[in-house]
Amino acid sequence: MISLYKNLFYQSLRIRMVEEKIIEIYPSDKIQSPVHLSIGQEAVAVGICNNLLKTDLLYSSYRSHAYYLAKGANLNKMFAELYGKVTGCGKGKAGSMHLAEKSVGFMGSSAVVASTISHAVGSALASKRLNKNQVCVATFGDGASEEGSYHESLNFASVFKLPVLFVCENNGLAIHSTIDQRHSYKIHEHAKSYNLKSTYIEEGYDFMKINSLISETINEIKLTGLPQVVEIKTYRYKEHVGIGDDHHVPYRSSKDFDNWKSVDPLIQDKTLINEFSEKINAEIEAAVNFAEQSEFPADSELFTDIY
Ligand SMILES: Cc1ncc(C[n+]2csc(CCOP(=O)(O)OP(=O)(O)O)c2C)c(N)n1
Ligand SMILES: [Mg+2]
Repeated sequence: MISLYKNLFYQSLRIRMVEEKIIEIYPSDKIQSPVHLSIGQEAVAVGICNNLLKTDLLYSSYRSHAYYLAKGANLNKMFAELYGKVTGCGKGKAGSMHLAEKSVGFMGSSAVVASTISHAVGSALASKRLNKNQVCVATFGDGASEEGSYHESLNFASVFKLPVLFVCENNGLAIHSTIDQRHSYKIHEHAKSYNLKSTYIEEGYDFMKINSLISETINEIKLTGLPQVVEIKTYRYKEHVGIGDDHHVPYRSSKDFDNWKSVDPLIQDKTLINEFSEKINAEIEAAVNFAEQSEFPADSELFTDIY
């Protein structure tokens, strides 16, 4: 049987290689959507989703590829969606920032910062009333913790005792502004003022550590029905949106980048990279092919699926 480390490594590497493929294709303009890449942050999505059942519901931000894949949604349908094709998970109308796949409990992603956090809370309220024993997960960035709806969501979930896991992926940046320029609190400590249990992980590259903490947290939430917050420090390798590197821009330093790379298993564990790359590459090539061969939506689709 494949070890847990290898399993999580494989999933993380698959996400990284998918996004590296996006970088390769992007200059061709075949991808009809802005892309917010998770390269550097994959371990968080994998460590969370490894502990969720399909029936546990997850809501993410626009930086959504990693969650879509880690939650078990289909890669062909993801590339088709990025290409704007009718075979995409949103019939080519959603794009990278609005991926969703209800069949695996990936309920949605949104371009509006913090907007899906309250959706997870609403889901959890329904789940509690219907006795479904689900955990509903909201994942979001450090910048989202500055939005009013984040605070309203934590407060509501606490007061109504809802089974929500709030996970902040703290990459220390909201576009180009660093966290110290923007707020004075520690996210996991501040969450305690809503009477929530909250935990912090510094090593956001360590999928084993994240997996183990999230496993404990999910078990506790299922047992107690009470919400919790987990903050995970991580590092965004690429620019905020798009495929470029931006370490030459003075808002951040390439020294931090070098430090993260030196502990990143997806760079350091060359043995497993060699073992898995060929298989992952073949899957990615097939998915890109699927997207290329698929049709654009017909004109008659223009006004379907809208309110
Ligand atoms: C309500 C809202 N305000 C502002 C923006 C513009 N905006 C897009 S991404 C972003 C930064 C968000 O940072 P963070 O939550 O830390 O997520 P990250 O991009 O780092 O993953 C901002 C301000 C927006 N999309 N929605
Ligand atoms: Mg951020």
